Amino acid sequence: MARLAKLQKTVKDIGLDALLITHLPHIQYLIGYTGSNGILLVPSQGKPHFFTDFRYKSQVKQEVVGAKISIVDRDRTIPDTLVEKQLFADYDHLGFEKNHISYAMYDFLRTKFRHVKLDPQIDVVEKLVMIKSEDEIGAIRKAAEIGDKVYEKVIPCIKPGVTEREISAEIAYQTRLCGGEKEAFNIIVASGERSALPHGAASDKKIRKGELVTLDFGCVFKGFNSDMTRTVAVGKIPQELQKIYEIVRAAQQRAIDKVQAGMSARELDSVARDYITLHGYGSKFGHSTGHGLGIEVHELPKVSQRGERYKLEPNMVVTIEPGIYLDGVGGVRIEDDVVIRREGCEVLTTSPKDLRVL
Ligand SMILES: [Mn+2]
Repeated sequence: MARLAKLQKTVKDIGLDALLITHLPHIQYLIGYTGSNGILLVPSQGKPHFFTDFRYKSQVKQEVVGAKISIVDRDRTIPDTLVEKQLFADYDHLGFEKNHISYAMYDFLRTKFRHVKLDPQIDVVEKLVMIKSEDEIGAIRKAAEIGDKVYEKVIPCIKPGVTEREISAEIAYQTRLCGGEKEAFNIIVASGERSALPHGAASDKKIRKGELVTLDFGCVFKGFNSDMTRTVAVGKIPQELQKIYEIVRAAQQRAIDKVQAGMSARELDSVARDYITLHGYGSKFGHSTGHGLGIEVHELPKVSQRGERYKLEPNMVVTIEPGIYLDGVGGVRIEDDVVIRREGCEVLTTSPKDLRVL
């Protein structure tokens, strides 16, 4: 209830009669629903109202807490039901999640509820989920532990002749065996030249001697995600790759050593970025240093040069993942998940980071 109560207070503070939640991860966070269809109407006061279809009729009874439930008829859509129930009859001012609504749904609201002022909202629930409770951190800690276990199990499979896809299959298999509910996202296994692709989804390419292999994966535990990256060497690698490995390793460690509450997300990005730039590879680090992590893999705050408006606060969980990518040659990224604490941070992912030569 605490989550819903906080949101209702915010809805009231903004001056809305209600906020329509259309983003499923937010619905799960607020009332526990894990299905694939539904919307949640959260009034500034009174009981929230959740709508879904017949497929989830039994499931909602087990999952949903804190909301009234309506199952729409087989021949009706959720929007039809909103009209029939005249749900917005008393509302003047309805907020909706601007970044998470289909045009069709928006158009429907606009034409069917002409008397209601529709007010696009950005980052309302996002700001709520950004600060984690110790229970929520516990779930991410466990997801990170599973990731560490999976990594150790997968290491023996990384050898010449094995394909990236085979390694990603092993990661997925071990994730489930080690207690993960599912993979957090499409697993990245990028070897050789492909390791210069920051988001190189596993392909049919075979691992060869002398290559770097970047593994970026995570799992879900109790609805919370982990996200880690390690880069390993298969046999002896060229000197420049060794060099960029050590630079990324040091940049990542510096960011972990310096991070603490009160610093801005932008300052944290600068710690890693300035170090890489100082060593001549600033232009080869083309993504942000990290991102918030929780019910979604990418949450607020963005740890980037555009992240200046976010101050790091205690109980935020962010990733720290600098990288260097040399087109046609190879790349390195190292990523940990950390909890921001009043002083310093707690590192949740504990797999070793010194260059591992397989
Ligand atoms: Mn990440």
